[in-house]
Amino acid sequence: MINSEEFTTCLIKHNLGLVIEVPCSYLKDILNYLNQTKRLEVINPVNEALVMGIASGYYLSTGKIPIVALQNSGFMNTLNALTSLNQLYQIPVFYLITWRGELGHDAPEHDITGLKMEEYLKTFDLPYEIVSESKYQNQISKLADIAIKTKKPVALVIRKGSFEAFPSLLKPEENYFSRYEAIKLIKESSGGALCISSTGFPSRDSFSVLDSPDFYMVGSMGHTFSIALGIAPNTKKKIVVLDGEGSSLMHLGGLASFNPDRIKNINYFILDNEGYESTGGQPTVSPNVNFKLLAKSFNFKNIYEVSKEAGLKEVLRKLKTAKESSFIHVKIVNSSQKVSEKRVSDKYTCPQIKERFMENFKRVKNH
Ligand SMILES: Cc1ncc(C[n+]2csc(CCOP(=O)(O)OP(=O)(O)O)c2C)c(N)n1
Repeated sequence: MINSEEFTTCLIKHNLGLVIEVPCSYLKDILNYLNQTKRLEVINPVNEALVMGIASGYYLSTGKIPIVALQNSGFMNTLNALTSLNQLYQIPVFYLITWRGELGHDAPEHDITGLKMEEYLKTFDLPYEIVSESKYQNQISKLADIAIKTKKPVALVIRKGSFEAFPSLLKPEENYFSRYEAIKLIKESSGGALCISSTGFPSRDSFSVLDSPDFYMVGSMGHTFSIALGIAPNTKKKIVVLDGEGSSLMHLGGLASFNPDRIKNINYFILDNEGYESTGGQPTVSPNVNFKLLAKSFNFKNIYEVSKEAGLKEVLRKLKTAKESSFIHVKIVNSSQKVSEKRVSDKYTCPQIKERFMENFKRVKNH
């Protein structure tokens, strides 16, 4: 396994960095190392497309090649910028792309991208190396040379278990309650509602709390609310959306697309632990975001903020008679010890989740 300190030394030696990242669990240890030692500055924009914009601005103003660290799912979010910004203007970046779904042995959301990973890299004309413990220094050197000479993006592909463990110093805020407890209260109080939950632990916890015919959205991070926007006008039922704040911020434009005159039946819960807990608890930008003001500017009429069980119970009581869509910001603890072990994919394939959701929808949509 690769030692994060030596890996970082090699990046610095080739004059690479700022690191601009959206996390993946495969990057957990190197990100823990960088966040704690600060040998390279790390910034964390809310989605991977933005990463490319910031990386390009950094290059334009420093002439230095930035490191863009992300999951292969997130690489797919960069493709427009990659082709119509970086490759078009010849603005290099040094990608560290994780290979989730290598050989198809992973969570289902990584199957398609994982199997075609190398095909995609070739299609998008990216010189790449698949990281090797014994040769990574030469690989970094070779790719950095190509990026400097051609002024084009290059990629080092990171595999599962590439980095030695480097523990996080995360200290959970124990005053808040857990995602599991929050979801349990929400699902118990919303019996019969149609439920959509976001990528990672929110769907996992929701499934463990109660296996109802929900749209458990295991991939497509950031699209939870927009899916609800598509469903809501086609039913009188309440739509309960369980979103992580990392997921919510990733495609905030979904909330900006909310029209309160058209959509009156969404209860949107942001479960905010100020971190990407599913990938190791790396910080999100949530402490800098005023969700209450955001909800107001996106025209929600019912806006609530809660951080304790009693507060959530009180809000859930009010929601029973609400005639408009509601935005509920729930502060929860960032502590992965509390996540459920059960995964949706242990029981259902993604097409089965969809079929089950649609069958139930047909049955209940007019009640
Ligand atoms: C486009 C994309 N980028 C990154 C990931 C990796 N990823 C999976 S879950 C997750 C964290 C989700 O954070 P949040 O929504 O705050 O929920 P939490 O894990 O804290 O419950 C990330 C970054 C992904 N699945 N898709």
